[in-house]
Amino acid sequence: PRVIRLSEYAPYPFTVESLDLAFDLDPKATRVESTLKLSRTGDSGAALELDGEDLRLVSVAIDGEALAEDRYEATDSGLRIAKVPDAFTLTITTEIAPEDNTKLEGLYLSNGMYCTQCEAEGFRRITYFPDRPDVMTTYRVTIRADKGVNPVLLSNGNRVDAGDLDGGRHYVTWEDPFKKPSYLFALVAGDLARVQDSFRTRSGRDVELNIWVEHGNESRCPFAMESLKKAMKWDEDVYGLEYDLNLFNIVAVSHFNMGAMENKSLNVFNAKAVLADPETATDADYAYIEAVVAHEYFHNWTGNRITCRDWFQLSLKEGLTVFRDQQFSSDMRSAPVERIDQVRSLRARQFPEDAGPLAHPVRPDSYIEINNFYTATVYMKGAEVIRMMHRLLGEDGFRKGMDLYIARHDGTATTCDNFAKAMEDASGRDLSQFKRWYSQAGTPQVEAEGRFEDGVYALTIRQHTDPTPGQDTKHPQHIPFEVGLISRDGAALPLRLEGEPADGEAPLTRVLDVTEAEQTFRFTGLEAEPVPSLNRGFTAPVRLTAPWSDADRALLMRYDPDSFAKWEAGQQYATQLLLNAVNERAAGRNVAPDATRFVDALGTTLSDETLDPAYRAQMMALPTEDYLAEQMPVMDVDGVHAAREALKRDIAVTHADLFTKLRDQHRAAAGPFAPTAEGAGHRALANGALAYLTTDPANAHLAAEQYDAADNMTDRMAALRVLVELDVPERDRCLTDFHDRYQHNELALDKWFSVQAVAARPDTLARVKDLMSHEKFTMRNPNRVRALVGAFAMGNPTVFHAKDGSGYAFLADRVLELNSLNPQIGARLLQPLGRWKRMDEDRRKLMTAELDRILAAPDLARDIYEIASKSRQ
Ligand code: HT7
Ligand code: ZN
Repeated sequence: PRVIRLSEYAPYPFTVESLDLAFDLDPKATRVESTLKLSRTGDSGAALELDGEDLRLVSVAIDGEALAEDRYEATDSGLRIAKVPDAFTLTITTEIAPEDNTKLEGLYLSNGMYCTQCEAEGFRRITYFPDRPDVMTTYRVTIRADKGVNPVLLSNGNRVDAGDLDGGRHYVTWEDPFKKPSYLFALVAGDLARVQDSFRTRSGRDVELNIWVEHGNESRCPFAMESLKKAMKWDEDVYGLEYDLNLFNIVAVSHFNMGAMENKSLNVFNAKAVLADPETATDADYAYIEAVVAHEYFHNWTGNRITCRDWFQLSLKEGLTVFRDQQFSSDMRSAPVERIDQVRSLRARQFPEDAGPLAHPVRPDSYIEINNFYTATVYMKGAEVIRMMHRLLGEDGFRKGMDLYIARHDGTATTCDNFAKAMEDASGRDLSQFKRWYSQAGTPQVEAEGRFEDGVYALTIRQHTDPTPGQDTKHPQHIPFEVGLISRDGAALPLRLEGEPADGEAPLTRVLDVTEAEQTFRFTGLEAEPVPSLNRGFTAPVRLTAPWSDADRALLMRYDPDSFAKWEAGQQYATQLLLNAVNERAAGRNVAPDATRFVDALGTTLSDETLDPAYRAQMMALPTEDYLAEQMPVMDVDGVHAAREALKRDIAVTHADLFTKLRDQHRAAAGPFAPTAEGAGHRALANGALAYLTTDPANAHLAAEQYDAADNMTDRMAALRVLVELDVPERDRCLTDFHDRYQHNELALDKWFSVQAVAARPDTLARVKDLMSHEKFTMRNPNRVRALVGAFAMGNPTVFHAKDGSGYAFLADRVLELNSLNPQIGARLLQPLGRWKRMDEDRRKLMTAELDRILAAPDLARDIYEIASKSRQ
């Protein structure tokens, strides 16, 4: 397969002045007539090249004259017309079969509803077109379909015409006044219910808001609608960005490859990212819906009005929009808790990616299949890069930079460099070194060392980044590194750098500009050696090692005024204890290191009622097994599981009374269910306590009672999650009950599949295989595949890594099945096999054998080939 390179970017040699599309919808044979007005803007000899895949070409005409077959060349990947005039009208008719489209890219059917997914390269599966983001034009779209079957016909922009046709058909015409790239085109048709509302913009325009869903789901939309209105208001308040059309549609579909899609004025959402009611949605689901609705809405400016010049610039819109949705969620909920969640996911998903065979820069420089680059690096690390700029420039400087970026680039397709340039020009700050974050892959390892002498605390910071595939040499990054100093009795100390006036006021926290491989910062005026609080707020996405003693960590857990650093002290303390325990066990010494000081410090924090319950729930959660295994040179998944379970038990025994009290108190405080951040915090703390209490199987009845009495999905799932791990009769009873209650609710049923797939039990793989034969299981629905197969491979380290290789073989079989059905999902699923270099010798052999089996399969899709071949190296 061909490698596409950033260095080979060349502008498209034609401008598309306008595009007219007419669809005659039919499941087996949809006709698409496309009329492009083109004018040459590049090389006078350039042929016209259009992308196209899986299309049946019916006819081609230039300026109304049909072209003979020898005038053009149609291949598997496109259409080429060697000789074209400098300005002309091109009309192309193609035929496609939405019903047979299992890839869910282009036009497809989901439960009888027509819908499209064009990002990144789906439009070429609808018609021949220069399917690249820098070709922007205005669209006029007419949809014709059977009126009884498809009463609702939607596309981007404004509805400008509609009427009836012969044979029970009807049509609607849509016009989008804003130029857009083809990846933002959308069409939806079907028998849909509408939930309607409106929003008045700050300049006084009324925008009609609709959420379109399958009939029966209307009552599950209000939360998404409220989230949309909050997001619209927030973008006006925080960035001065107002919505630009009088209509905004969201459609919920059941079959969807990702979370949602920001098509201009017609966002298409995975049903999971829209529908919510207490019966089926957890607090986490509500928070996810709020964030995704906001994210897609924010794309209207950061992505749609200003889009990417090429797909290497993907983080220009995704990193920036993730950062904006993170800011929004922090404003709607608890900022410290949100930050902890962001860092947890960054560490769970992006750090391993950056340390493995698929490591790539935030702005990648080559790809085989762009679908494989919607990665944690482009999204999450991309957002961290924007967050660092925000930190370096400050709130006002960043806002000025955003204003300038929008003023300069509105209506165009641009680059990450141009974004950084706007930030530089608006603030006067030099970001030349900082921009390395876009081009250099790998997570910097930062090592801190402190020396105290004569009232001066010298903090030395060293940074280093390991080589990543294709990048052997690394250079120092510009790291904004927030620090504080704490005295031994817990007081925050002033930070006065050497050379600063001794009488001036010194701040209690400050951001250091770390730019060199080694740098020392000297803090003066101190009476005794302080404890450093480092990378506060996680200002930089780095791995940090610092020479903290156990006593230092316990002190930070107790006194650090920075809520992130306080949580982090607990996590790192637990990590160190657990890794020591794993090593002891591996060396045949079965005595776990003494955890008393940590367990006591944890008890103190959890009992501190001045702390928000949601925050205490974060403190309570030990680092995940994946995170712990990731810290080891050779992952010992079984050892990690055993050590973590033992520490959990230790904490549970020591604090049994505290957990009982917390559970009772916060179940009561949560009251009747409402999807608020406050209620969610009480439930998180109570359910965290339940998880500790039920480490003793004698307490299983607590979970079973909670399961039966629950008035919401958060509590019901929390109970079920602990029960599935236990060998108690309540386990099967509650699983059966859950199935019977929710078998007709697809989103709830996904939870039933998942909860069984993640159980760390010897019989789990057999159960997962049985579930594949469940009448509601299908490999054609990505949500279901993720719920069962994805949860097993990514959420169950001990069973997935079973010594006999059965977990690996099972996953490889599913990937091969998806190769023809939905390679985009297959490629995502296969990624855990790429961690083989980090496993022991036996598992390495088993994992590489499965990668080889995948690579040897005939007709491998580009998506799967790229991930499997890179993972094998
Ligand atoms: N911009 C979108 C990314 C996307 C996507 C969405 C749904 C299905 C397939 C997709 N491929 C790429 C989603 C977003 O980040 O907002
Ligand atoms: Zn996005």
